[in-house]
Amino acid sequence: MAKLFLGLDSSTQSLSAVVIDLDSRKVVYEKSLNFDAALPHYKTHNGVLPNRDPLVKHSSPLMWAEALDLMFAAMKKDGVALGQVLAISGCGQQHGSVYFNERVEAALTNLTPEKSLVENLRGVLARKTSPIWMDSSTAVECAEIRKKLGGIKYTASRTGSDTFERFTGPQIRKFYKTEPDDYTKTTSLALVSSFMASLLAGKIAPIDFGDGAGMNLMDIRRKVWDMDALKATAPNLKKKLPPLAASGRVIGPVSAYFVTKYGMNPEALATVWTGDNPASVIGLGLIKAGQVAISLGTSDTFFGSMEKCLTDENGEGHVFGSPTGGYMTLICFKNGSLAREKVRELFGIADWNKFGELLKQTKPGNDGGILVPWFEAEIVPRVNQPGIHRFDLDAKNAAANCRAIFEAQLLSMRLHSQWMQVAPERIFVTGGAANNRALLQVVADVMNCRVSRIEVSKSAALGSALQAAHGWLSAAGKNPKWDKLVTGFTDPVPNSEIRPDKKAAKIYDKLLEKYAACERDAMDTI
Ligand code: XUL
Repeated sequence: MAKLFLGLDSSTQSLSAVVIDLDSRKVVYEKSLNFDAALPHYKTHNGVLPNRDPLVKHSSPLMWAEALDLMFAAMKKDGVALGQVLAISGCGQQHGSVYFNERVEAALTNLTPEKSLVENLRGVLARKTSPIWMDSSTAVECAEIRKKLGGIKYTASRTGSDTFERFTGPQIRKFYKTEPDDYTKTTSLALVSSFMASLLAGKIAPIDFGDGAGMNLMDIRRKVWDMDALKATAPNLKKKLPPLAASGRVIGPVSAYFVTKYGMNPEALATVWTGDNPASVIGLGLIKAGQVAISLGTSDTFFGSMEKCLTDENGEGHVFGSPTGGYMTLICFKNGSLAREKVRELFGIADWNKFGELLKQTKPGNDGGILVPWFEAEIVPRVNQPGIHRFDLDAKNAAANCRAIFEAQLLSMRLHSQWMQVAPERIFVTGGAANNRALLQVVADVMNCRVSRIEVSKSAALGSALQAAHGWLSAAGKNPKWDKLVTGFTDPVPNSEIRPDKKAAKIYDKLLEKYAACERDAMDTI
């Protein structure tokens, strides 16, 4: 019998599934269900409910539950051997929260297969909608909690991050202030991850140390609820929160609902879920401290494993628990490919290949020309207003501007990740622009580190499937090793490794100081 493991990813726009066969080290099934298309009656746009206030971004927990039914029905129809799945794990978009009343426990224990999950959940929500990570309506609550906890540095060192609008604690505080009666009626609170795990386990699931760190409520070092943070957020909060646990830990057998209805293996284990970013750390194979990934997406993210728990005293980066047991960091730069595309548009550059060719016409370091490219307000460093700032750079020179934007983005990553005290030993680059060797060479040179391209489709769902395997093997007393477990699933693209050019790397070591000064200058002008 094949050893199959199921990983699910309940993200902003879709629910994805990946099934792996551990013995043959193959992904045997992949599927995504787009919420807008598959469940149009919720009327979401890109997974978000319409709202008159542009700062408010909510979604529907019932939609996520209905998607789970749809996914199991699709897997059954597609002939996935659900009877051979040994364990399930998953991950969710981070920070989003679900609010239950006192009826939830009975509903979860008695999930009736004759009804849908949505029907089973009728009457258990104390709040109809769930604020998600895109919500930025809690600036006041962030300031209130930060102040009570003693400022940015202390909040970050205590909870892993400064208070952020999307983080769950500030969201809970806003709910308590604006809808106090419904807050009182809330007997139990879940994250997207623990909500979905609760459905699968048929009981309230723990929140894991990865997703729990995205709440501003967990003591990041001791991995327990932080009583001061809880008090600063809302009254009687401890009673409403589930326990914290390591992701992948077994909660119990999967609910009979999935066995009767979809033919799931009755002995399959339901395990603790995590956030999508911690799951991607596994899905991209970033197992050892010092392994870092850069995702060149709409926003650029820099994330990787850390051995020690160090926090960013400027409050720009986040520290989460890693599914591997240590810590991970996530730093999000808003002006990612959006900004690169703006430069392409500005100079009428057709595609990334042309962009790469222009890069090659210029020298590393760009003769000191620097562009600080905040086409949009930036998260790191915190800049509230857009602004394009050029230093010793000819605004009309297309090639110099192509080099300048990419160098600036990487110098900024290098500068703003110094607090991690991790000298990356290898960087994996993923996302659209990673396909281009000229761009990857700049990454290797600025970071002075070997760089490889990695293209894992559905890295968060794959990480979750691997987490399910890890949880199952651990429960069987097998003491699995993460590096062995991911082998064959998370290998970089063959022959994509690029080594830094020693001379260029020296130039960037010096240029970093100039870039930092330019960034400070640019901030002063705002
Ligand atoms: C991380 C964050 C996003 C969501 C996306 O802090 O807000 O990456 O997890 O799903």
